[in-house]
Amino acid sequence: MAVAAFAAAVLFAGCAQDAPQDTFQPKGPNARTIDDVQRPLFYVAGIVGLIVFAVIGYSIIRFKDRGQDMPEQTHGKTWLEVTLTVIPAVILAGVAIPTVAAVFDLDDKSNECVINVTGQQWWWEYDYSGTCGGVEITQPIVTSGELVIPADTPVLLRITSRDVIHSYWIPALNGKRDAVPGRLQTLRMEADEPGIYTGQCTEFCGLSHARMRQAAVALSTADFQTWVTNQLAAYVAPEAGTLAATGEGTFVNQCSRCHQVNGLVAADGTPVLAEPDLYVVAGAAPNLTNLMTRTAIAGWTFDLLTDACREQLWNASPEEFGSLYLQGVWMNSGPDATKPVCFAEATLRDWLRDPAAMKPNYASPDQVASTGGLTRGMPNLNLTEDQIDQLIAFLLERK
Ligand code: HEC
Ligand SMILES: [Cu+2]
Repeated sequence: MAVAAFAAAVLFAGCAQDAPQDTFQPKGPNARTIDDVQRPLFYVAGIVGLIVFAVIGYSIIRFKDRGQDMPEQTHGKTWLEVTLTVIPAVILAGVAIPTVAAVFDLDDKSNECVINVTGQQWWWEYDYSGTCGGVEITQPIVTSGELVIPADTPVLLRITSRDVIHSYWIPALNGKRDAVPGRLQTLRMEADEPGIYTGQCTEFCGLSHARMRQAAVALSTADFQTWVTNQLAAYVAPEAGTLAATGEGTFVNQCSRCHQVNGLVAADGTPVLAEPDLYVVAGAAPNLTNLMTRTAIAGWTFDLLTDACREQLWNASPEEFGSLYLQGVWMNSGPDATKPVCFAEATLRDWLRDPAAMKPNYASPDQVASTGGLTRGMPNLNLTEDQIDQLIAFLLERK
């Protein structure tokens, strides 16, 4: 009884309306193409399965060993062999036609936007250039975790990896595509409406594979334009004498060897450029220029939004979604607020205090030596609480 209840719970859990990664709830044309194949297939396979189970059940009961004589042994019944070959062949041909058609359909590379997607342990990087859904991107935008796209626009992702094989998957928008080092593979993304669509890396990629998640955020063209303009806005240095200004110095000392903040300049006026290839196995670390425009960090696993604000954003209608998303941690704060109401500050503090405690980098400390001093993921920098205060103040202005 308990087993049956458990099996039913597992079976029906997949049918819940609020399951954001349910492959049977497509939210865009590519995922719908897949759904249109998998549904009829599921029914056909289900009916064939039921017939097979029924025949097996009948045979088990009807021909059970009751001490009767061996039945007469026969072979070579031509009409039966032909029938049992032809029926599956017809079914498989019937399945093959829509499947092959869908594969060709999904391989269509026509698009109005190209975005480069790079996987590494254990987060995704996106880089944008050119024109996207009619919006001009005049300088490269580099971001992480959250793929922001214009809604109702065919987008082509060019996917690769910097270290091991990962796999990019947003179930509501399309199937999976492996991210393979040294190869470039494409995947189309298109969302019908503004909203947030979640996914995760689906190729085991090391210790923190389970904490390598991602989301696609679709915005109306006007909101997407606002997002792009904001990402490209010039760097604004913190006001002199503030905690954030001290934080800028701390950031240059502690963080900018791995993390780029575009426009940041050193005391002598030279640009501060990150060199993550000297410190990290994958040779990359997330660009933090507009950190506060994301809703989650570190492989999109830890929320920058408080639970209540996250609920509010996720439940927003397509019409109100964009304006909430663009406010990010400043949602509900009002125009004059000095502190963002929706900021889950503890998450970012915990991350800076000890990232490896939230996202394990090594199974054992002596493995660090095996990568020649380069780290996987973000190492613990043993920051003081004062330094963390300064950094939070500085990072809050990266919006
Ligand atoms: C040795 C290189 C290195 C240094 C130094 C470093 N980080 Fe990181 N950081 C990383 C890597 C790699 C990641 C991605 C980790 C992951 O998601 O698994 C990361 C992730 C982050 C994230 C999450 C960003 C996102 O979009 O997901 C934040 C925020 C962050 N670091 C802040 C800092 C701050 C602030 C400092 C300075 C105190 C700092 N880091 C120093 C390598 C570094
Ligand atoms: Cu991965």
